[in-house]
Amino acid sequence: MAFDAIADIVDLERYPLDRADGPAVAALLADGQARLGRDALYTLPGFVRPEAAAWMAAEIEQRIPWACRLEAVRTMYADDGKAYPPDHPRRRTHYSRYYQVLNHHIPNNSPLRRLYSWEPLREFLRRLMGYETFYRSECPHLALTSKVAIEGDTDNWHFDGNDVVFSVLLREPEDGGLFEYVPNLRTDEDENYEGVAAAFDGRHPGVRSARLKVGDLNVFQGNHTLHRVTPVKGAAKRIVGLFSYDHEPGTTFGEDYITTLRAQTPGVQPLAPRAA
Ligand SMILES: O=C(O)CCC(=O)C(=O)O
Ligand SMILES: [Fe+2]
Repeated sequence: MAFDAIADIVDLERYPLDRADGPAVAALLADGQARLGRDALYTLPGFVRPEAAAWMAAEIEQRIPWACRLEAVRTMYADDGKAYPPDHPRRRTHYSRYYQVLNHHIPNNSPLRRLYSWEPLREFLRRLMGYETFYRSECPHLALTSKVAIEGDTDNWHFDGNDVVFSVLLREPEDGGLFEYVPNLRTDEDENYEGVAAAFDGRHPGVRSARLKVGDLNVFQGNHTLHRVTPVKGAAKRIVGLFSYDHEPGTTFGEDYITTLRAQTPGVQPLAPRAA
């Protein structure tokens, strides 16, 4: 199967997003909005058909030789935290390591890209989030990507810089690779460092653990919800597709971020600084 038709990729019987005015979509939107308000996470189980997810995972796996390899020990915040006391959560460092296959290494005819480019999905997500405008990113590096975790890899505790992340799990690990999160741990007004420290120490009572399943579409609001992917155990990789959107049309990610990614990519030389 070449997955030319969206019906080969998405379970349209269960999720008829192409019938935007139908009762099924209205029910999904209402359920999703209630769940996001409560949990910061909305999962559409079995959104992508298992055969399509397996195909997408295999395609991503072939691209690993070109992928970025992140191996970093860093604080969870943008700075190094040196301005804070030694035991402050802003100074706490965490180990993260995984591969990331970038947008330009995912073929144009990939079923994963066909899904990302499917207009009814973009429109459904726009309505779900209640946004006026919602565009696919046009970043050559980061519009559509996939994170791949091999044994021992982890995407450690962090808050996301953007409002919301959309992901599809393409392959499950044998063990580990759980999605752990603390809904709404911080607000715009309150960083809640006590709560952050408690989560880091494994003593926060509100930590939830989700075992995402192959084909699930996840909508996750991670800017206030602390989260991580626990270390993968066993030989099977954890592979997830990540879709990026923005309120503005034609967006790309910042040059600093791209320079960091390039530095992590095998065989890619860092860009020479631009002449002033
Ligand atoms: O791999 C996942 O399921 C989540 C990844 C994540 O948290 C992120 O990309 O910011
Ligand atoms: Fe995240």
